[in-house]
Amino acid sequence: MQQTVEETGWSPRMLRYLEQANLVTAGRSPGGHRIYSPRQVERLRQLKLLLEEYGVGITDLAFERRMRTEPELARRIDEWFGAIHRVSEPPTAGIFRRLAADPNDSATLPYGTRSPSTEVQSEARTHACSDHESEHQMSSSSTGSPTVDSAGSVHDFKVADLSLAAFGRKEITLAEHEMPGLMALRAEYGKAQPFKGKKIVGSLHMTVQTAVLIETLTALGADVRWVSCNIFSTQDHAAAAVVVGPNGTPENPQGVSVFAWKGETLEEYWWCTDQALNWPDGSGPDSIVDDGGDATLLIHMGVEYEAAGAVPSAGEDDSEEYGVILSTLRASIAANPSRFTTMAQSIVGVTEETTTGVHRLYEFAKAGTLLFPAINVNDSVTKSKFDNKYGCRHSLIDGLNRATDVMIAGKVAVVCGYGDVGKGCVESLRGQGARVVVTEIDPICALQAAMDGLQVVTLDDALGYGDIFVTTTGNKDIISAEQMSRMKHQAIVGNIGHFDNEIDMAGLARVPGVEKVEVKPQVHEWRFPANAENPNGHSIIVLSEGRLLNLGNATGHPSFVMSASFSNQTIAQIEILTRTDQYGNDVYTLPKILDEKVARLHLDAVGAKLTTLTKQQAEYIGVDVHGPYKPEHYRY
Ligand code: NAD
Ligand code: RBV
Repeated sequence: MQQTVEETGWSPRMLRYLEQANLVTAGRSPGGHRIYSPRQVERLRQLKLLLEEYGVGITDLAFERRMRTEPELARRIDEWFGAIHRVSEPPTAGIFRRLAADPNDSATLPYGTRSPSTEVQSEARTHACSDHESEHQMSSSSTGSPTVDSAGSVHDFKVADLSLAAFGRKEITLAEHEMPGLMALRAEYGKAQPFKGKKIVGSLHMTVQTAVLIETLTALGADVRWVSCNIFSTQDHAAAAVVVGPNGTPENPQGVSVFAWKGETLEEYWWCTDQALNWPDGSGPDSIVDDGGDATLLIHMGVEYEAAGAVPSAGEDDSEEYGVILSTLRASIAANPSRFTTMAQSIVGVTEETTTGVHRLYEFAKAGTLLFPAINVNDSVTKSKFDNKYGCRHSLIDGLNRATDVMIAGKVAVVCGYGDVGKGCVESLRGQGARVVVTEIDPICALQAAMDGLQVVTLDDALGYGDIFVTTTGNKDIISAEQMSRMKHQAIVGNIGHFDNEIDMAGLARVPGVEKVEVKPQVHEWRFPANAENPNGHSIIVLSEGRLLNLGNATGHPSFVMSASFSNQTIAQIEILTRTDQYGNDVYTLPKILDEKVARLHLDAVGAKLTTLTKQQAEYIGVDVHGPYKPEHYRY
């Protein structure tokens, strides 16, 4: 593999992508490593040179358009494909489905001209051919084109496999029972239809819980489009069920346009985000449900570069992902130079799910560049003090167990950050009998940790004895490659913070002689070369390639806690969509009385009986009998 990387100039990630798209076929060594024949290596080199000659990346959104408008490029690419592919099934992944198939096949026609039933049939065929899990995830993607025909049908989506819909629907039905807040909101607002005629785009993990949120938004009248906010977090059966909808079938999907599958590349991820923002009539959303702020970011950057008239090139120090965002915007601006400016003008607001996304919003507001009102859902007490803490308490060990099944009891776990998520993670690990130490930069949180009976250490102190390392900071550069090289043999390293910049994965890949071995998708052993201390070499195990492991290796938080988070989301959407004139371009939190309402909606389910204040008691402590029961500054 390393030799192929050097000889062809393709990165390991792109090689994997090309392989998943059926553009090259690597053999496998007995140990499971990819092996490329000299002919494949030559082919890969030729493709690289060809693309460089035309200045286009194979995953650029512009590539597909240029294939239709530049006959010489199309002819030469076709020649290349022909040499390899004419004998086999047409590749169906990502943008390649239209490039490589027979030009007379309707599959090669531009978007909006294919019949959805052809799509479904061809998906079923590829599904049956596939035997490797991640390849299956890519190659069996179901795509519908943005066409509108029979009322109620949805053809504008891209998910892994619509035949998973029945399984997804079963889990959604079970989840509804565990999400009393959302179901109560459906009962309360279903008749009034507060979202009637409103278009809501969501960029939030496409899970079973999110499916119940999406169907709550549609039950309240919204026209919804959805994309996941992470390349690994989609539950393919949930995505399929949402597209099919409660009343549709895989042959006639009648649900919501979803663009998400587990194991997207970065290019596919941003393509999906771009698609979700595009309604079939060319318009954009009225409001956004965001998690981490990627949809909001794309619109803000789009507006900025449309005003500038050009998109800059990524700098040498910029991340790979930043380059992909810029390419996405470049293609959008080339097709329509005022798309994001027009879109932003009709957006009445965004409701943001997580700490990191909220942080971005406050930065925009501070700089005076926030383009529309924002509601900070994360800092509702019934979100951050529940989801971030109790949610992670549940889903951290779920991710660790599904990924490695290593016994946690007796191990030393190092948790970086003792905020809301860190506190949940510590409890999760302690519950299993791990000996937990934490790192912190904030003296208050460090003191809290100490008072909770935890040793507060620096990461360097713990490198030599830690067995499990979990980053929870929402900050960057928490674990360096050099620090990973000093960890114990088979130490497990994972992140549960929103973005993948806590663990230096790019630096790890650059360590001389390091080898990455896939144990299974989202679990990798990184083998360091032998040195004086480790004459036989040693390795660490990295989960979800440094992305949030509870959603990459497991299924995220359970329904009950997400019911509270998503009740806040629904209430926040009602606020911005129905009381639009109450909000300026700033960041707001929901009033405490609504926070208390969300909590109240969940009490029956846990058998909690509230004590009612007497009028005299209420007066004595200075509150209303009906709440809110605490002043704004109370911290819980
Ligand atoms: P928080 O601000 O409450 O906690 C982060 C803590 O990290 C703080 O106490 C901070 O002092 C500490 N910290 C910052 N830099 C540090 C460093 N260099 N070393 C050690 N500690 C450091 O935030 P939170 O609500 O706990 O969220 C943390 C992250 O998790 C965010 O990215 C958030 O979006 C994400 N999140 C993920 C999930 C999930 O399901 N995976 C759930 C909720 C939140
Ligand atoms: N999160 N969603 C799930 N099961 O759908 N699990 C966790 C789920 C959210 C959580 O609210 C957190 O703030 C966010 O993921 C981080 O991206």
